This record gives sequence, C-alpha cells and structure tokens, in this order.
Amino acid sequence: MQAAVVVDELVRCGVREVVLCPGSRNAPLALALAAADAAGRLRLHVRLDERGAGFLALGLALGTDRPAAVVMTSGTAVANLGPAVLEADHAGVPLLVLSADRPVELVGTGASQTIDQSALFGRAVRADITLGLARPDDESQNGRWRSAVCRAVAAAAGHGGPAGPVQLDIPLAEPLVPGPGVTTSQAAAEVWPGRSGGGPWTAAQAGTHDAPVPVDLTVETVVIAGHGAGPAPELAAVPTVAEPTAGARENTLHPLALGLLAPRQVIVLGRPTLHRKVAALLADPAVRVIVLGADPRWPDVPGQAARVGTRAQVRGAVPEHWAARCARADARAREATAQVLAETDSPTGLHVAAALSGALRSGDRLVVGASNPIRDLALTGPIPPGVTVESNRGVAGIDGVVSTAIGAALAHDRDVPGARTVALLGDLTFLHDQTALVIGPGEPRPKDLVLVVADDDGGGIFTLLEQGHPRFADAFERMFAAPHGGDLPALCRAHGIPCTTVTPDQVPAALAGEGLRVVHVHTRRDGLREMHARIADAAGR
Ligand SMILES: Cc1ncc(C[n+]2csc(CCOP(=O)(O)OP(=O)(O)O)c2C)c(N)n1
Ligand SMILES: [Mg+2]
Repeated sequence: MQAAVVVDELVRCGVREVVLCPGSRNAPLALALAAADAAGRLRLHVRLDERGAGFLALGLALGTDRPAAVVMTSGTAVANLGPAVLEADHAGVPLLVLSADRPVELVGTGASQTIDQSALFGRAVRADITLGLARPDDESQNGRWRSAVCRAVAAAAGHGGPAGPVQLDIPLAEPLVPGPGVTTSQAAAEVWPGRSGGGPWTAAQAGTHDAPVPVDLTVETVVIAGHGAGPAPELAAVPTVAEPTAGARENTLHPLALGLLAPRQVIVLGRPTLHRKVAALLADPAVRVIVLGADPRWPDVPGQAARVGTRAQVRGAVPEHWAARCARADARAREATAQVLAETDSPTGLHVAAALSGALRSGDRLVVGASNPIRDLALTGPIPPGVTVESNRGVAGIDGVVSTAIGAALAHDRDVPGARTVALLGDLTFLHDQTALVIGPGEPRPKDLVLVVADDDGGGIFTLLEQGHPRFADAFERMFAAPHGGDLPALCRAHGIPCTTVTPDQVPAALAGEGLRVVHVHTRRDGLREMHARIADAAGR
C-alpha cells in the first residue's frame, strides 16, 4: 500500500521518468513502478549500476526539465548515488533519490545490508525526508505519505530556492511482496485515494525573486556567460564569452580574445567553469564585477563581486569603439585557432571538436564530457544556434557522462520525434562509465544517440596543466595520463553496441545512423601542449 501511494503521488506531482535498480528491500517500490509503467503513467528504466542509474536520472531530468527519480535498495546501493547527488546539487538539477531502507530499529544490530541512511548525502540535498513505517490499515498515513512526496518533489524542483537533489528514504518491513494470490496490478490498484481530479496532494505554488541591478553599459564591459546562464536580452549587445552550455549568445567573444582586451566591467551570468583567462579577469581588483542569477550561492571565487542581483537594469549603450575592438580580437582568436588546427597534421581532440561543431544542426542535443572535450568545443566553436548543450559542469567529474547522455537522449527523442543527440567525450570518461552500456533487452533505448569518443589513450588534459611540463616527464605517463591501452570497439561489441573508427574529418559523415552507437576517433596528445601554446600565442598577437 505505501509503495503504491508513493508512486501514485509521484505521478500526480509530474514525475514521468524513473530509474530502478533491482533489490529486495525495494521490491514493493519495484512492483508499484512496474504497474505504473505498464499503465503508461510513467516510463521505467531498469539498470544494474546505481552510480550510473543516478546519472541516467540526472540526464532524464536535464532533458525533460522536470524531476526524475532513481530508486534503489538499502546499503551501499544508496551510497553509489553520491556522485550524481553532488552533481545535481552543484548544477541545480532536480534529482529524486528514493532509497528503500530497513526499519530504523535494525540499524546498528548487525542486520544485513543495513546502514544509517538518514542524512547520507549531508548538505548536498535540498531535503532529506524519511517516511514512517507503514502500519496496517492506518489510513491517516495516506496524507502524510502523499504530502511528503509533494514536499520532496517541490524541494527538488526548486520551491523557495534552486532546484537540486532530494532524498526520500522509505523504511520497509516484511512482507515485501503482496500476499498469496495478489498480482502486481491488483496490489497497485489497492491504493488509498489521492486528491480527486488526479492532481497532487499539496500543490506548491511557484514564484520568482526579482532583484534588478543598475548597469552602465557605456563602461567597457564584457559578459561572461557560464554554465546555466539564463537569457539576458538586455545584454545582447555586450561582447560575451560564452561557455558551450550557456546557450546561444549574440556578440560572442572567443575566450582567448580576452588577452587582448582590458574590460573595466564584467557581468557574470551562470557559473564560469572553464577558462583561466576568465578566472584571472574575475580576480582583477580593478574590474567591477556584477553577478546576475537567482542562486544564493552566487559564483564569486576570488571574492571580488561588487553587486549581485537577478537581472540587469541597463543604462546607456555599448560604445562603438569597444564593440569594434572586441570583434577584431574575436576574429583574430578564431583565425589563429583555425590556422593552427589546419597546420597540425596529427589528429587531436580539437580537430574532432571542430569537425563535430560544424556538423551539428538546429534541434540537436549535444552532451559534452568534462576534461578537454568541453574546452576543445569552447575554443573551436561556434556551436550552431538551436543546439541544446548539456554538460555536467556542477562538479565537472568525468564520471557518469555516458549515462547522462543516454538519459538526455531518451528524454530528447521522446519529446521531439526524430531528434538526434550527440555526445563528445574522452576515452577515460567513456571507460569510467562502462556499465552505462549494460542496457537490458526490454529497456527503452535512445532512438538516435551517437557517442563520439576522442581516444588519445589517456588524460590529454594533463599535458596542458602544470604537471604536463617536460620536467615531470618521467612520472607523467603513469601518474597523470594513465593510458589504458584498451580496445574500445571491442568493448562496444561486447555490449552489442555498433562502433566505427574514423578520422576527425570523417566525423560529420559518421554521425548518421540510428539507435545507440559509438564513433571512435584515434587522437594524439603528445603535441597538445605545444599546439595550445601556438594558438594562445597567435591569438594574443
Ligand atoms: C570522477 C573524476 N575522477 C577524476 C577526475 C580528474 N580528471 C579530470 S580530466 C581526467 C582525464 C580525462 O581523460 P579523457 O576523458 O580521456 O579526456 P582527455 O583529457 O584525454 O581529453 C581526469 C582523470 C575527474 N574530473 N572526475
Ligand atoms: Mg583521453
């Protein structure tokens, strides 16, 4: 009864995508979810690995813009949600973790698969709610359970603050399956009623906080549009350094162009996560920094922000000489990047990113892995307008990217028939989430998802960081690059996933196809440090 009530109320609250990881303690939830899936009230995805399942739900939430849930058994199964919960916290993604639990009196008794699950995710969750143990025939629990579900969904969706993860812990006692003779659908039908009309028990009213900040545009200004930047049409004329996930922006400025400019004022939208030149600018005490956004944890790493609000109330116009200087610096940086790429024979991740951005079309969804791929796209873009870009920039982990891409693709091709999702990721990122390729025969599969893997046999990004300096060459390969020497096409074959190996210039043609597939590109990282130095040098001249 309790599981049926919880699932019914989740649906009433608008949850449509649920990921289930099999177990015994969560059997009541599994059976209630199976019935809801069969009735078409939600779509269920069954996965073995809870870590990937969390990211799958995160991708589904990103793709649908509404809370998605992940359900697992007790013990380490719940702890495996740590990475996805932290990402959802920092990126503001509505992720509901429904953890089945043992009755509280079993904690600390030596009972199997029993840990203290309350507050397991600490301050990373927006709410951490534990349901009471079901008492037979006590219908007064119906409202409590339903209101708790509504509270959990509202907290995840961002009621009174930013969206984020929520844990709903559900202690369950034996019997964990319905009595003799009762089928899955009969058990699901035996549910205490929700509100008449099919709506939620408690409808949480949405509202917005409006805090305009006066901004004088006659000062030499740039906008830094970071991860999660919202629309800001009043700033459209201001030269903008946009991360790939910031959405389409007008008057974009290549990140390397910043070296040629000395803006006096910076307006930050979303959270800057990528460029060292941007970090240096935001740390410059001579620059006036204005941060716009609704998150109480506004981004201001060096502690230099002068004003914080939700939107700009602009005065004056962008001076023509400033707009022209920015446009020239931008063109210079773009030419320099394209020129060095054309001059470099050995294929790199930058070549793959350049080929890929040129092949994207409006309506595509692009999912990008951390490490070099997102930086390569930022340097080689521009990504065509109408492409939605997702990347787990909350904590910038290389974990869970394949699962996130599958979730985003499943959401995307469900909402937009014929829609394509493309992911770009490194080889280590791909290998880190191998279990994402384990998809059961009856499970919903992406209709059109192509994973483009730039395989430089290790972590190419480290060649660009301090540890990539030649003086650390003796330790570098093993300690940082961590080559795997693996055969990625063979790994794909083991999971029945088609994989083609191509060169960077063949990437555009290789994108065509259907279902889940991999496009594998051999790239090199040995010349990357020198190549980036040449681009930066040419862009700064
Ligand atoms: C979960 C997690 N573990 C470790 C790291 C540190 N890290 C950042 S980039 C990277 C290497 C990624 O290599 P790959 O995916 O092949 O991309 P490349 O840099 O080669 O383009 C590692 C290990 C991280 N960000 N997240
Ligand atoms: Mg790599």
